Amino acid sequence: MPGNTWINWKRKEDTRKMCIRIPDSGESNRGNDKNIIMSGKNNLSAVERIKTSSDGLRGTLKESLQDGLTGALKEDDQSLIKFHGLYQQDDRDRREERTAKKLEWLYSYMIRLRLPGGFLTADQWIGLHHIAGEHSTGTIKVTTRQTVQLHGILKSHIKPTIQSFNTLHLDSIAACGDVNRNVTCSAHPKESAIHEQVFQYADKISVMALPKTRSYYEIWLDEEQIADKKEDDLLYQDRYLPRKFKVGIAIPPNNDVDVLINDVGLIAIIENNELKGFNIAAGGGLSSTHGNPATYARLATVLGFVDTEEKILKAVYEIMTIQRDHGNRSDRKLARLKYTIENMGVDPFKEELEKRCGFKLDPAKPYTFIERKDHYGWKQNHEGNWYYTMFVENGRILDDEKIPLKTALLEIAKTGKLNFRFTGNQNLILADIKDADKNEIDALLRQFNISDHTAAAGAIRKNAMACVAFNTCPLALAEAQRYLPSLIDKIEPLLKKHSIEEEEIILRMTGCPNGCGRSPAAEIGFVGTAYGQYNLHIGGDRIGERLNRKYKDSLDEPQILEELDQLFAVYSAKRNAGETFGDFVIREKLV
Ligand code: SRM
Ligand code: SF4
Repeated sequence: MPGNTWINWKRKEDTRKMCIRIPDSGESNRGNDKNIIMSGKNNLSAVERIKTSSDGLRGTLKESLQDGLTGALKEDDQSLIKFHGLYQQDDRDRREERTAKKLEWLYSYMIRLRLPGGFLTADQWIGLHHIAGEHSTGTIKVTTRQTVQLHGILKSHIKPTIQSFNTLHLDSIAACGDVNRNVTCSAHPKESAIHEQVFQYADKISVMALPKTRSYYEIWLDEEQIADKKEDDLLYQDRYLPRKFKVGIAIPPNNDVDVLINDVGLIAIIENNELKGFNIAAGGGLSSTHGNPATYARLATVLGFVDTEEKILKAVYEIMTIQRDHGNRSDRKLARLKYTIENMGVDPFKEELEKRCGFKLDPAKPYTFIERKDHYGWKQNHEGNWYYTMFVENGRILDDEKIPLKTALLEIAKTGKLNFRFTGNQNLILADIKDADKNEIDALLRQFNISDHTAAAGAIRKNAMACVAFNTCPLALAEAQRYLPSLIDKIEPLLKKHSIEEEEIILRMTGCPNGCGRSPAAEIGFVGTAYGQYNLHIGGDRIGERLNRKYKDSLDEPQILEELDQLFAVYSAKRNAGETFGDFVIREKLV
């Protein structure tokens, strides 16, 4: 990509050319190889041994933390710390320099909070702001699963960070690792009384699926270990799940959480303004591996409907036990529930679920998604309270040359007259603002230029997402959140040229095929293959019910812009009235 300073020629480690999978059609974009191996007891992956011999996720974390000679943890502890909500990382921008100086890589840690449904009080926000400043890079990252991450925490700062969060009644338990992760739920939970009711389920499921070990409290919060107390964990036992597990809850008609990409997706069924229960979908997941056709993205299959709270929780719980008992523990690339379901077959899976639950699922109830987006600006709810949804580009909260967002949010939080809610699209909602307080908050939004910034962002930018990628993600093959804004700067004139700049096309970018920014579920998806190169995927729908497919391999920036220019031209000329870009691509059989 000549002339682009964002390409760092030095990154030889990331310039590997990969071979690419070719997706087929349907609800998954899997390849043809369906020879998925079930877990073999004799062929367990290394992580399985680490889990079972970890003494309830304690491992040697305490010793690792005390070792001042290295910024890293012992190898096994690097896996275990994930279950406590942290990842060991290093600054990939500085690897070469450190290696040349014969120094250890610059290790630090990322912490991810457990925030079911993505909720913080104003006081918690103020605390988060200060913890970020004191212990991390300072940037608060809103994730695609409605929580926040802090990066760059040095080993000696992990414990103070967790202790500070604890004083705010916040934890990071099970935010990562082979357990149930942060449960997502449609944003604007107080839009109606039903939203509030549904939102409670995020918390209930999160609590139900917490590991029972007290190791988090012992290691980080100095709780005394009771030597002879056995921690029976009926759900996770000592082996936990074969892989990460995700639950999302959507309230139609908005699919803002991308419910079908989860291991378990609950779709709220509302009739006559009453919550009747949930359709349960299972087996979603977006990751694939370049060059491994046995891996693929898949949307969850709707299995049926359940009405009572007891049944809903039981069904989610038993889906987890099936995955625990039948998931692949040999090959972590094939260990997610989506492969377990494909391997068992949907009907046998459902039968097993009903057997374990002790009740049958009712036939799924009809529902309709019409959108998958955040509603920016001010909205009033049924109780008369106000909500302001602001655009946070790729979820990065910091003071930059465009806006002093972090400072602004601190000042807004200091009023104490609101709550904070994160959306599954990496944005932020200032929530629960009383009518009498709205003007005060609005004045702050104007003072710090937030309202103008949100209003001025174009349609494609507002609906875009990118994952973290460089410089902290160890798996990144290409840039994402640091690059996408400048790429959109160049895409916007193309949209304008073809008079489609008002189209709310969903465009997403990930630095590798793991799909953290949900690029396989976008109308236009970029998937990093090497530094400065992306596969271009097109044809996902706008509502999250159809995945995209690969259109072109490993494009650099000029090639991306050329391809999009041509696609936009034909879309602008030949689309039907109201037809979305993704639907047009499929109708015209462009992929
Ligand atoms: Fe993710 C791994 C960031 C949502 C699929 N993800 C990672 C790691 C932890 C890299 C690692 O394993 O060392 C990334 C840390 C980067 C960093 O420096 O912060 C990372 N994932 C993220 C976040 C922060 C992206 C973002 O910019 O918002 C999201 C945090 C969510 C959260 O709060 O819990 C994030 N990850 C997702 C999603 C989207 C979603 O769930 O809605 C997916 C695709 C859906 C799915 O799970 O299939 C996703 N992340 C993965 C995978 C592939 C899992 C698999 O099935 O193979 C990995 C790699 C792995 O687990 O081995 C991964
Ligand atoms: Fe890292 Fe890949 Fe996830 Fe992006 S999609 S955060 S590059 S693992």
